[in-house]
Amino acid sequence: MNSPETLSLIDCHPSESSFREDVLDGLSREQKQIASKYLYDARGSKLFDRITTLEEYYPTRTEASIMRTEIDAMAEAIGKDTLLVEYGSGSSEKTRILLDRVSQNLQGYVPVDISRDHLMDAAARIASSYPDLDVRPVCADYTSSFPLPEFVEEAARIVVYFPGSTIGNFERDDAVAFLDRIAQAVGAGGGLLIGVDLRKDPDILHAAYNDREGVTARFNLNLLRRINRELNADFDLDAFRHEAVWRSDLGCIEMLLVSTKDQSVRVGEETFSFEKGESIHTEYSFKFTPEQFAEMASEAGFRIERVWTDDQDLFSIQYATVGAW
Ligand code: AVI
Repeated sequence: MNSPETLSLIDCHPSESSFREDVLDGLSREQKQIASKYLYDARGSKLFDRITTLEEYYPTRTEASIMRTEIDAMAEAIGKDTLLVEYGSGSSEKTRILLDRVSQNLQGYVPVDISRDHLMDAAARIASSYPDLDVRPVCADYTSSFPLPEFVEEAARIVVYFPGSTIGNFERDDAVAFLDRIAQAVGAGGGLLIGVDLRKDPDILHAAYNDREGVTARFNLNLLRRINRELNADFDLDAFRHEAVWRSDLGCIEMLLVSTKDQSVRVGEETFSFEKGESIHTEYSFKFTPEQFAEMASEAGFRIERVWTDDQDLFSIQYATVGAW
């Protein structure tokens, strides 16, 4: 059995101080905001895992079913002797659908995640399940640049796997810049296998982000709990409520934490005041038409080669490649 200790790790974990700086900066803005990547501390990641199993939250199961149905075509697109790099690998559980089919053909598998313990445990489990697969975890914030393991040179090509439609959590310019960094990382001949959530009836979206059990509300409010714990703050979690609304003007779900009264909150040495009804923006979740995504990808240097969807066109998995520069 592989253990986390037997795997070599490239460790580029960001400093703790960036969370403090980002929160203080975000709460000082006219529209208060905190980046959605901070939703994922240990408790937030567990709550997100629960969201993915909720009846109303269609993306995860729809993506998994597209994977199962189209796995042969995806394996063909990925090709042989490929280095597969997964951004935001988390527990790597969903990746097994892909690895079950392609692990024998891969040069290696590089899971990239910001949560070091989670990453190492998951990488050890993957290495045990696929003993012939070279697994090289990288602990990094994948939204910034990070190095790939050196054995990348022996691979026929690099393919980044980015499931879950996390691309929808970036604003458009940031999404293009991020795709551009992926294009640079995989280079000419490289590929991107990406989950992309599609435009649909706003009622379906509203239900997915306002589930009956209130798991998404707890996931959102957990951000304040995290700030209290890590940044010595005194947010009253009962004085904020979760809100998720479809923004037809932007083409996204916007997630907010809304103050239910006039109040002031201390974060370390600083104090921030909130009026009743004032909100902290915590996440965008953009939904795309195939044309919109193709346009963004092309601005970043990718050409869409294949688009696989479910029979209700709820979700898509797309394969894009980088041509010669
Ligand atoms: C991770 N990301 C794609 C999720 C989404 O649907 O935008 C995060 C999420 N937020 C609320 N529910 C799920």
